[in-house]
Amino acid sequence: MSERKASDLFVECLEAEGVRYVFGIPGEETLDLNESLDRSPIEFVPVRHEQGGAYMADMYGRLTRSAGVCLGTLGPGATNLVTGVADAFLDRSPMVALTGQADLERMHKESHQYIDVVDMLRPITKFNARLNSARVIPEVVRKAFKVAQAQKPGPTHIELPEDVMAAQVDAEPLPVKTMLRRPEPSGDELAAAVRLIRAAEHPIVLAGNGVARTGAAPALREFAHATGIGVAETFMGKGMLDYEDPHALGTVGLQSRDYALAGFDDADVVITVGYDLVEHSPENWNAKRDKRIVCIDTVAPEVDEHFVTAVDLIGDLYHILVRLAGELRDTARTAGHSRLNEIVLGRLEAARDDDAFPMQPPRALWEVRQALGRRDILVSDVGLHKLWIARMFPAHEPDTVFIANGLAGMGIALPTAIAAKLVHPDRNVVTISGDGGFLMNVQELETAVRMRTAVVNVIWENRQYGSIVWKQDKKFGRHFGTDFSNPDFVRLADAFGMPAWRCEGVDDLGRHLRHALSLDVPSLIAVPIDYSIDVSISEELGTETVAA
Ligand SMILES: Cc1ncc(C[n+]2csc(CCOP(=O)(O)OP(=O)(O)O)c2C)c(N)n1
Repeated sequence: MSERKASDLFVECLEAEGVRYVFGIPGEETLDLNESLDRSPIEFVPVRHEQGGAYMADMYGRLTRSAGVCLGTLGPGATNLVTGVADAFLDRSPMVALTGQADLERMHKESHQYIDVVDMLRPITKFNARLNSARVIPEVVRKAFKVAQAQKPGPTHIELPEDVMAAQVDAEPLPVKTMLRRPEPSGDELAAAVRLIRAAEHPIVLAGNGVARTGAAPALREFAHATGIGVAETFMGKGMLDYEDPHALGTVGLQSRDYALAGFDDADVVITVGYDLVEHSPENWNAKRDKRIVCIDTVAPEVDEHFVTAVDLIGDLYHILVRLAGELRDTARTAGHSRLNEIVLGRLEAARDDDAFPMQPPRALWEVRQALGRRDILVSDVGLHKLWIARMFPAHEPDTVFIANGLAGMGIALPTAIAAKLVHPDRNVVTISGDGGFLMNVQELETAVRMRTAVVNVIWENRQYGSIVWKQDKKFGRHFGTDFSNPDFVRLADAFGMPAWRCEGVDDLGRHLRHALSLDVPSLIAVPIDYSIDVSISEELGTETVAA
């Protein structure tokens, strides 16, 4: 034990938590913290907007399951963090957000850049504290990480007043226990679920984000194979089953007809696994409230009149699924319908010969799928392209297709892809963004170039906020307030010092992609896109949409 600066102790606590990166922008009120970070093995990654830093921490946490850390200064630094923190909140990503703050002694009065950041972040954090005294640093840091990482994971926030961080303190980090004990369902609950599923005529599984974030995909695969029960996936549950698996029923959620085509209309028992209501309302598949629901999740389910569950199995998803697979092995059956998958994948396959230019989304997705390996990563931004990716891009493995479907904020793709590449330097990482969302965090191209995170950024260019155009056209028969012009993306990328190409013909995308993926620097490909074919593929799949 020795007296040292509080910011040194704070950084020691971060080190004890296994933190490798802090993504952010320093400020005058974080000088001591940044100086302590500079002397630590933790890498401080300067970003170009705090939102970018928060998104990087979000993806880092999602992939490593250890909280990602971001930093903003007081006032504007903190307000810029908000969107990324909110994403971690609704998309369930472990994150610890740090913000600088004025001295304790100037917080009670009007004061330069002072706003109450703790109050501001309250509704979007699981734990949120102002560090009132240096002595409590070990407890506060331990709690922030523990709460962020506990199911369901999410963001926590620590506010760091300047004078507290500059104080002298004599304390040590608390020991970090990373093995979280998860409760297990009782024998009675398991037996009740087994009885219900065994007696079901048409059971079906709906798998969501929770399977991905707990690493339970192998157990879900075993469950599907042992029981023969088909699995439909939400956008955030993509890849939990290999799309080629005969038990894979496809990605549901664009419209209510998706659920019908996957077999939900006929299902008497729906087994939800890590299904998060924040993605799509259960009303879309249980409008009549006649399904019997077995809910397998890490925490007790949300209350919703369309999600009144018959049995809850709460605990470790992996463990629960393996136990259920063992109990239900003798009751093998087939369930669900392959119709949704057949139509969607049939369209994708047919698109290989589509030589329309500007490109239509299926051909553009077909090219990306060809260029990427099974474990490579595709990160979607938010817009009409996201709906195409969710529905049509086939995933082989978990954690390979990232679709933000809780907060669903435009501009997420580039910064989160940078973090994905930091975590998985051995894998190819590609983003697909609209020309609207891409410009929302375009400044992080500089971060990518500086960090040499070789992310390939594909921009689907149509000079419109496409998904809003789609919705307005459907509702009003016209669109408005949705058109814009773009910079020359190739010259823009060039100004950031990175290679870039514009597709001039339908075969260019595949060619540029393969070349870009062979480089070890970030790059950009602009592809003119034609959204005139409807993402709902309406004549076959129905038109009534539920999500944008
Ligand atoms: C930060 C943010 N602002 C607004 C929205 C609402 N919104 C959803 S999609 C969309 C348009 C996206 O346009 P673009 O990025 O060009 O992609 P496209 O739809 O053309 O594929 C908008 C405005 C949002 N989700 N996030």
